[in-house]
Amino acid sequence: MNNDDQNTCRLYLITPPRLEPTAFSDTLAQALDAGDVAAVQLRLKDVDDDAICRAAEVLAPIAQSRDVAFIMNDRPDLAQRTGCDGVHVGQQDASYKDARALLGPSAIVGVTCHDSRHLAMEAGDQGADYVAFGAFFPTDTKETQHKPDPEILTWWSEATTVPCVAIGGITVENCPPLVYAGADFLSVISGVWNYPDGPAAAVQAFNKCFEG
Ligand code: 3NM
Repeated sequence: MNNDDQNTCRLYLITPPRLEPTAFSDTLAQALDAGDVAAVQLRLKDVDDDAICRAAEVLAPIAQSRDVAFIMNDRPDLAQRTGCDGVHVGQQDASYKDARALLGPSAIVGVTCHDSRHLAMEAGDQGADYVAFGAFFPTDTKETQHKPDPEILTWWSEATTVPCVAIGGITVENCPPLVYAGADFLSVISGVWNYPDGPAAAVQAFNKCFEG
């Protein structure tokens, strides 16, 4: 998961909250084939570890065979067990240090930082591969109390070379201010999977926004 061209924003998809892995495989493949996507995060809530691992085993090859990083949400142990490229940890989940210790130096470890410059500096100093700020817009997908201003993306981009991810209620329509503010990646759930013309069209439309 890289963003060598610091001026270009890239998509970081997160899976829908509920999915049946085999049925979702085709949807994911079509979305990834529609345009540039840097990463896919598997984020399943309220299901057991076996279901998460089964989903990872089905979906990771679809991403990895297209050179798209496959990231596990919250669980470094399951990331390791299923051969993910990395893990995304929140502030309540496994710590950055534990995730890094388990997964090693070449894994991607990203950290949720809400609207906090302090948490982002801390994560960046520790070695996080990216920091995530959100929720920038209202979202029905996750309960969140934080609402950063897009300016935090500009501040972060000027202060450090660690990539920043913007998340929360992002759509094709509302994304331009985040792109202009300096987001390296836009992390999206509903804005892609519920896009009226379908996920593949959403991936195309987001990439068009990134071209400027
Ligand atoms: N994390 P949608 S907001 C998973 O603010 C997640 O850290 C957030 O889903 C944060 O694109 C969020 O459908 C939900 O709004 C993102």
